Amino acid sequence: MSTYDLAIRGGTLATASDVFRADIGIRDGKIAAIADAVTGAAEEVDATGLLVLPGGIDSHVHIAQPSGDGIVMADDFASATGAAAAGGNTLIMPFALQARGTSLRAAVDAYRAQAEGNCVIDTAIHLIISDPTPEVLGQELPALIKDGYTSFKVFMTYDDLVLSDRELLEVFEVARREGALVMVHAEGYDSIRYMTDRLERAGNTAPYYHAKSRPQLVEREATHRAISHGELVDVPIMIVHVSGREPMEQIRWAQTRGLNVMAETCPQYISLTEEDLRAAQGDDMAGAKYVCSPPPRGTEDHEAIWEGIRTGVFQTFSSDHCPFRYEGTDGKQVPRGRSSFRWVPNGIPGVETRLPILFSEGVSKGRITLQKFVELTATNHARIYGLYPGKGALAVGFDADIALWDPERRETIRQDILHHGADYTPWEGFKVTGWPVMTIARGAVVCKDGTLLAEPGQGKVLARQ
Ligand code: DUC
Ligand code: ZN
Ligand code: ZN
Repeated sequence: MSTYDLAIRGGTLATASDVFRADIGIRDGKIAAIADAVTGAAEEVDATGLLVLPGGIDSHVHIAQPSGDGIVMADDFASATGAAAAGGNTLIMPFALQARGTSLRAAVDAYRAQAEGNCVIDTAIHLIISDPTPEVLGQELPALIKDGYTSFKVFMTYDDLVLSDRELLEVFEVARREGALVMVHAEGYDSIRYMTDRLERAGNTAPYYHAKSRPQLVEREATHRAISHGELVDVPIMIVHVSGREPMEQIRWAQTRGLNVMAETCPQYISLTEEDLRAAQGDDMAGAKYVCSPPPRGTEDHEAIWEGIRTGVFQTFSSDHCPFRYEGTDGKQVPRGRSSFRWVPNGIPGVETRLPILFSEGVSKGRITLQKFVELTATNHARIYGLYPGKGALAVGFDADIALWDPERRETIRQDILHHGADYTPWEGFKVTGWPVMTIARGAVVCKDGTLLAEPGQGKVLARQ
């Protein structure tokens, strides 16, 4: 009988703190040895010339989420987890959404049932709270937190999701009492409504004006307000999808004052700009492919985000994957008949391209170290969201969730090499150096050279601490 089921030999390992040469021995889905030489395995992977990293954890993805008005998300659990695996990830964290007037518990149970048996890699579910009734705050939420749903997103905008300041404070209070983490979508509802109405009255209705309807100050104001609410209640918060200098500086200000404010940013805020929302030749709606919120900003904001990454303002780098199809009547182009950016579903697909974009723009271009890459894409997600130890690092006893990277490989991101359910990528033609060539989840090879090898059901739906 072999000592190990699988050995990864000859590679260079990277963790959030170190880069070193070692072999890995895997047994029963877990890392059983890290040593100069691991022998006696039933199977071996030759990782010579490759980097061996913890599998990516994407703690912010939207999949199979009800989107209203006949709009349908382009990914279900099978396709989203497959795309994630192809992009070097071994765990994703989507959201169970409570629709107004409905039970949070029922939403979670239904969402979990969709996930069970359909995932290629592990998932852990966050909540979205849109209706913090006394029943939700007093019973449902505390019980769900005890069951391992220990983080939830709240929105400061969107008609059907926005919470009032009082409601935000009440939700923060439950998080403090029960030891959960609140993720805040920080954009100011009334300012966006005002800007949207003003732009429409002036006839500025093309997708490009989506960016103009939610300028950075709208995000800055809401970020500051969320920080203040967190301080008032004395609870840690995570500001998600920070898009540029102004909100970044609010967070840095809070952190400098010793407040427990964490922050996340995403590929779109280091690589896309509001100019991408403009019409293409012959296609007035092309900008809809880039409509997400907050919107991409300018290149000077990319530099501000890098500054925040380098100086530790940001703890996590997630995709905010929120996939809609461009063609057809159920996604980005539904609004053709409705004639304003207001109706374009917000969100872009990115779960498969998050890691190559950060690797290439960050590590390959010398902006961040490999250790920082691991911290931002795996380790911190596990630590912050209650999955550590066990996930997010290369260590004996941890799940064998591993991605092998070819740091020299040059690729051009194109829709036809991706696995997601969307029919386009906002990064079509984007050139990267560094590519994930094999993904191993719980010791099983789930993707090799772009070919998915796992069966839906191999991934588990995890409860958290
Ligand atoms: N904005 C969100 O708030 N969620 C998903 C995607 C997006 O663009
Ligand atoms: Zn959001
Ligand atoms: Zn989101």
